[in-house]
Amino acid sequence: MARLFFALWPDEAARGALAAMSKDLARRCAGRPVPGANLHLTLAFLGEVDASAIPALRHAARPGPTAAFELALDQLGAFARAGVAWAGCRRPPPELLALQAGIVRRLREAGFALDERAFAAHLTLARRIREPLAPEPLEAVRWRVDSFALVESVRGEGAYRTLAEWPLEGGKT
Ligand code: 2AM
Repeated sequence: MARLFFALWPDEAARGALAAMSKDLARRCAGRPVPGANLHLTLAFLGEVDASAIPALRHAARPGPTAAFELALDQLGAFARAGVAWAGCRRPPPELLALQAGIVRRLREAGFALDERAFAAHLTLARRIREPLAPEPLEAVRWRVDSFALVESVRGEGAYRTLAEWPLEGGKT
């Protein structure tokens, strides 16, 4: 079994800015910063999937024509119950919502089970927070979303491994 999810990975510049923010926010909220290399925005969480299903998953995830777009994270917030503080979008761009909804639809059509909860676009910066954090505006951290990835969360290592990556049009070649 493999613990899998689809996600966006920030580019180097955004990652640097978010990593600095993560340390700051972890201090403010008495939590643990997410290491810079692990910072990502989850599009769809599959949980434990049998490794034999990965080829079908990769096949199902292939996007139709989808253009690259710019993402701006312009808000800080927290999910108290999950104990995470994050950077998110006050108004998620329609391209992000369309990309996410398309992945979820194709996976469901292929028979994969996914969370029924509505998508809440967020990039977790700190975990195990012990102090609350009310939503607050953030000077936007931007990057051009030119691909998305299927990622495995490697148990025990606190690390992620990219299994497949799909470019968006006008993005990576
Ligand atoms: P989080 O950052 O809000 O914790 C790998 O664990 C990724 O999948 C993380 O981004 C995590 O979101 C997300 N994730 C973990 N468990 C999840 C669940 N039950 N439902 C949705 N997303 C989940």
